[in-house]
Amino acid sequence: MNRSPITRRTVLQTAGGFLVAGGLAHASGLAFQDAARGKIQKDLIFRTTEPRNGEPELAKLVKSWQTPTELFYVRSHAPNPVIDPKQFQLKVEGLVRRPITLSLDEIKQLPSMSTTATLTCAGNRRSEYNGPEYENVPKVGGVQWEGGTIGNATWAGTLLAAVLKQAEVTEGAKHVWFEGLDQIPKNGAVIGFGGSIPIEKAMLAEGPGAPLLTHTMNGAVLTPDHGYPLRMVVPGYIGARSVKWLGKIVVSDRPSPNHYVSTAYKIVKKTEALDWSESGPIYRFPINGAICTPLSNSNVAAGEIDLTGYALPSGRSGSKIKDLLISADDGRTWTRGELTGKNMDFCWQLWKARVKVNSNTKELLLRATDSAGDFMPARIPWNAKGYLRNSWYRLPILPTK
Ligand SMILES: Nc1nc2c(c(=O)[nH]1)N[C@H]1C(S)=C(S)[C@@H](COP(=O)(O)O)O[C@H]1N2
Ligand SMILES: [Mo]
Repeated sequence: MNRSPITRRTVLQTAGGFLVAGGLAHASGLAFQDAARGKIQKDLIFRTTEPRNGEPELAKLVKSWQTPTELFYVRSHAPNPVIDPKQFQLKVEGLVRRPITLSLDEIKQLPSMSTTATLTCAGNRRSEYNGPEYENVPKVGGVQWEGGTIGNATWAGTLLAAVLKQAEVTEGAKHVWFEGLDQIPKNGAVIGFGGSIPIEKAMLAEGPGAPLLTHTMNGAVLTPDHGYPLRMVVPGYIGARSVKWLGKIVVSDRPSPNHYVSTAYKIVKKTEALDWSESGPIYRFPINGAICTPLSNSNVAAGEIDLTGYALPSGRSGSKIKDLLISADDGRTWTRGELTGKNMDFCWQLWKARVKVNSNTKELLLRATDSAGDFMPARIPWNAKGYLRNSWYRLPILPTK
């Protein structure tokens, strides 16, 4: 390793550009930079490495109900910010009687909780929007995710409701904004990644749906890729609302004006002002599912074959997967799969199934229903940003005689 002294300027550039106040370290050495950046999760398939965007191979993903951190997808819009935990300060402001600034230790002393919840990116399965199904639509840009931007982890942290209680939310509060300490170049400016959730969700003080200021993932300190030292986890909502590297909370009468709430993460046909204004932010994730083994385009012997995968109930309290169905004849007949692993609120459900294929079978189909009355539809309309792909999962296979 090169241990020659480096200039302050070089250090700052390695970190991704700029320094801001409020907990970002005034970096002083390469080792510190490397630690903040964190080790790359070698078991992921990286769609981009600057910033890091990686998902696991599906067969690896469904080996366990609780996703090991090494196999947990990483979705970041900018390089990991360099945050010194000793200098770290969380600001809480807006429609509160007592604006507060909290250190990590102070946050950890507030009422806390541990919960297992599934996080999934709104862009999960995005690459399927560029399949042959749609005509006369532009290519959907963005990270070309397959079905691996989903993971089920155990999170421990402080209840958001406890922090809000300390700040004393005032009347008229309707939304809570989160701001990340990362620095994302956007339209000539540099912004932190922002999220926003309705006040009713923010105030949940118990149960598996309560949002957490999370410092621990699967029993270990958060890794830099997953938001060290502090991130939001909002069970039931798209991953984008679980802001990493949390630096500020604002209580407001409206959703956050941050780009990632006001403009991105909406279902639109065109990326134009009118379309953004006409469409609201996505909060809950919809029901979804995927066949994970065999992998797509695998050779399989004609006859009975075994399948495994995941299914995610819609992100409502109490919603559970009800039917898990597989078809080998393009939806004419369906075989019921068996739910395996644990069955918990706001968590995915693993499953296995055995179906008969013949030498002409080209595709296997998956659909699921949940106890809230939601189902994966046969087809869904195209949208310009490629979000919420949850139509029947189609797995191409290559049977041998
Ligand atoms: N500060 C910040 N928070 C963020 C993001 C980001 O780029 N910056 N990405 C969001 C998105 S789109 C998702 S899906 C989740 C991914 O969390 P993970 O990388 O821990 O899997 O983090 C969310 N929180
Ligand atoms: Mo995401």
